[in-house]
Amino acid sequence: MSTALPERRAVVAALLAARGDLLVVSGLGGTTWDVAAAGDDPANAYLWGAMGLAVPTGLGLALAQPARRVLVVTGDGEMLMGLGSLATVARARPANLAIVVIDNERYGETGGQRTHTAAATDLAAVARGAGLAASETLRDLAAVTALRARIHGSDGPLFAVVKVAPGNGPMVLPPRDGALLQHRFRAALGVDQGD
Ligand SMILES: Cc1ncc(C[n+]2csc(CCOP(=O)(O)OP(=O)(O)O)c2C)c(N)n1
Ligand SMILES: [Mg+2]
Repeated sequence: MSTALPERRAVVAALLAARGDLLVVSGLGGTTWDVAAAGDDPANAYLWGAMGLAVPTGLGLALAQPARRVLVVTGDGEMLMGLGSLATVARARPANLAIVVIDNERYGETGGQRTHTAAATDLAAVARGAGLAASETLRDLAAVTALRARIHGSDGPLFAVVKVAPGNGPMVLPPRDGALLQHRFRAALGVDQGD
C-alpha cells in the first residue's frame, strides 16, 4: 500500500526544528525558499545560483568549522548536477556534515520537467557507491524527524533523500544582498569581520 508523500515545506520545517546553532546551506530555487519559509536565520547560506555547488559549499564549511554541525538541503536536480562532489565528501569524511536532498523528481523552479530520479536514478544508491555508507531514502515525516535527531547527534557524513510530493510552495524569498548575507553569516560564525 502506498501512502501520500509529504509536502516539502513540512519536511524542511521538521528538519530545521529546534535547529540551535546548525549551519544550513540551501540549494538554488525551491530549497532556498523552503529554508526561508522555515525562518530566515543569519546561519543560513542561501545559494541564489551556482547550481550543483550546494554540497561542495557545505563540505568546505564543514571542514572549516569542525565544531559546528552543517546541513545541506538541496534539490534532486541540483544534486544530479553535482554528483562528483559526493565522492569528495566520502573521501574527506567530515563527521559534522549532513546532506538532505528534497526529491520531487522535478526541476521544480524551471517548470516541473521530470528529472532522472523520476526514471532510473537512485540518489541514495549513488551516494552509497560514492562511499557514503550512511545513506537512505525517506518517504514520511516520522522518518524525517528521526533523521533530524541524527543530524544533531550522530557522526556523519549523513546522506538522505526525502521523496516529496510534486509542486513547489509559494516563493518565500530570503534577502538577496550578497554582502549582507556574507556579513551576517560570518558574524553567526564568530569570524573576524576585519579581513
Ligand atoms: C547551471 C544552471 N543550469 C540550469 C539552471 C536553471 N535552473 C534553476 S533552478 C533549476 C531546477 C532545480 O531543480 P531542483 O534542484 O530539483 O530544485 P526544485 O526546484 O525541484 O526543488 C534549474 C534547471 C541554473 N540556475 N544553473
Ligand atoms: Mg527537484
